Amino acid sequence: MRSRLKLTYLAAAMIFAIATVVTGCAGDPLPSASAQEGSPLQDPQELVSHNGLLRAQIVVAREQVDVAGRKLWAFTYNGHYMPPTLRIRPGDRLELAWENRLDKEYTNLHVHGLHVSPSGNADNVFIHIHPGQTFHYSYQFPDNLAPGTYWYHSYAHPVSAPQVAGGMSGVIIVDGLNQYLPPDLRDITEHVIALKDFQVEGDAVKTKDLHISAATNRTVNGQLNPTITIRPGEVQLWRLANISANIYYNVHLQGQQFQVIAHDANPVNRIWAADSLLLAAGARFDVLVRGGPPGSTQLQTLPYSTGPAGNQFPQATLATVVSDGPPTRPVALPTTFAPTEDLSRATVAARRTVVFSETDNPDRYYINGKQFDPNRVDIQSKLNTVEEWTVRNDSNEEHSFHVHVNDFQLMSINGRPHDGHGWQDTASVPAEGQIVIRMAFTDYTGKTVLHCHILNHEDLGMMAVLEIVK
Ligand SMILES: [Cu+2]
Repeated sequence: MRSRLKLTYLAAAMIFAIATVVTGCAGDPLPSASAQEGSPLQDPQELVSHNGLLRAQIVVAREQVDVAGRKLWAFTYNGHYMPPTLRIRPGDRLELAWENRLDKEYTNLHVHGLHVSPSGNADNVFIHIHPGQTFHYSYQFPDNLAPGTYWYHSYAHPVSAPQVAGGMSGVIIVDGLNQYLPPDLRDITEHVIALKDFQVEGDAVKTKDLHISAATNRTVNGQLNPTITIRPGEVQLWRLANISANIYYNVHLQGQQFQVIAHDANPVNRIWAADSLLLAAGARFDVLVRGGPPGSTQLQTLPYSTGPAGNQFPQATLATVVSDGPPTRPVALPTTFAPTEDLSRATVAARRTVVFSETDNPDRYYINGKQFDPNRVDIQSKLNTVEEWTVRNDSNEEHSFHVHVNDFQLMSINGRPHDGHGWQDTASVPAEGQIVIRMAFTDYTGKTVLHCHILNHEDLGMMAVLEIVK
């Protein structure tokens, strides 16, 4: 066992050396080298629930803040570009006083991925909080809420992209993934790896007329290329979360594999290994990472194209991982992990086709040929049934399909059966391709939405109203 590990380390070191030679220093053309680069990774401050309740006030304001070592105007939550992480448990109640201190714009809040009511003052995306107003959100989470990494962000159509790009996004953690880990790994070090990027315009984080392909500063927790430390052999839990407005990440840790334990806050039935993980806009993975041999490697996003009509994202360094200190005794990772529900043999109550399409000139985006209208119900589904949706993409670029309230099982991609080892709430639909999903509507009725999580597309119409009825 030990010699095999040593070999793995050697191989990792060689891959690192080769990769360094091949890529040279071409990976970092970002326009804003900062004195802050290389500083230790800081996990966001946490607001934690106690005795079943988390109550907090969040002030939304445009302020000048430190972003990756620069002073820039940004949209802040409680004065931060990287706002507090909300940490809760299944069965908790979350009460948030959301105060809008913006000058002119309305805002609101969406808790992405959480299985919670879409109505009233819960995850109701139709709410408008105008400047000067405070809205009191109240969420009662079910006892069986899935543990993992979620996020929260503005959902103020049609300005959700500017608001999220300007800074209005943070992380939510539902505790409980550790229960599925072996006892030796239940208290491991964990880090939020919130992937959040910003473009600069003058002395501000750019919010208007965002070009998705434009050069951007890819931060982790609001830091440029921070340093993550780990001991050789140590296992850490990293919560990878794409909380950007528009861009994709193709995350890779040189010389290492990610061991995926949850996808979009759905614990997997079987831990699976990946050399790289595609995080379409809105996606998350909870992964175990093992410290390599002493030395440093890079956490990167690899080049990724969303298609001929889409965006070409270049390689970039996200963080530097330094393996240092006394080696940790290796702990075997389990293969089976959490119980999951398989919808492949479920009775399907309805089959639907959801078509994503777009036009240039004018730049418009559609679902089933229509742009978003909050006053129209596009799909009506019955509570306590399972539906199968074919999500077809008639455009020549990928879209990040997302639906609120209930997660889904991804059954196939372009006709090839898919086993994701659990459910998810976001899935990239291939250019000129299709995915098939199955979704169980449980617990909650009310109006909610499905949409593309590339928020520029959503703001320009790629969203539809889903009503869940008794
Ligand atoms: Cu899209």
